[in-house]
Amino acid sequence: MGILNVTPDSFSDGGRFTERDAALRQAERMLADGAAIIDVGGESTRPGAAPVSEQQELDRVVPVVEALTSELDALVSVDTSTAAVIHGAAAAGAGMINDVRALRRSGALDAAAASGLPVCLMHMRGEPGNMQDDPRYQDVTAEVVDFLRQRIAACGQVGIPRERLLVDPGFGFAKTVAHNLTLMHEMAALQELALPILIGISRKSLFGKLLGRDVNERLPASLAAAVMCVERGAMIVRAHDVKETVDVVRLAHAVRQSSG
Ligand code: 9MG
Repeated sequence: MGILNVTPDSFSDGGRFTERDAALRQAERMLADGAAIIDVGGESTRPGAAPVSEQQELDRVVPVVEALTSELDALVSVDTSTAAVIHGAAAAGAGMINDVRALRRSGALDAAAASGLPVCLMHMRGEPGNMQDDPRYQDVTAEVVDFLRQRIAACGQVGIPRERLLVDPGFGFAKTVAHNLTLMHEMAALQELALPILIGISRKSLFGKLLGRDVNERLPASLAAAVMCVERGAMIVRAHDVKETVDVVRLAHAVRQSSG
């Protein structure tokens, strides 16, 4: 899953792809590099990010989704928590919703149900603006699995079948470095939910804190983490550096599936 941020303040591409044509070119390059999905986001979810209005998000996301779905043969996912954006994205031809708030915003469950689209439910506590303010868990992995189980049940109650769901542990969202490492170590526990697992780890600040690497120096750690996650059951890896990530993910999948 290649990341296409259409925010002026996105943390690692500096908002370079806010223009429709630039977004198209970037998506084309990611598809050529092997991406199967393009994830379009109009709200920065990096730690401390300011919220955007519904209208701003619609204005950023919908024209880009329309352009990608009409001009490219691509599965377009939309990174949003907002009911109106879910409706707008579905009408514009999106093929999936990626929600870091796991459909907890007002109206999001019903919008996702009405869209008929697959949905990725991610674990997060609080909001991007405050999620890193002293997050605490007794048992981070068990609590993440329990949260996802509750969100799967909430989806079931509005008629979103399990077959349309994916789950994501939410690396970097309301988690310390130690929480992220434990969660990665124990990630196979998510397999008990029996749903496809998506992960995002690309260039995250965890690598800055652990290894002292600037955002542009985090590719080796991002690739190593992607491999560890695939070994523990991840099926989809959300990434900025598509070409390199596709290589390591394909290798890790091949090793996972090989036998004697
Ligand atoms: C939008 N976004 C940023 N980080 C993410 C992650 O780790 N997973 C998912 N599903 N979305 C993310």
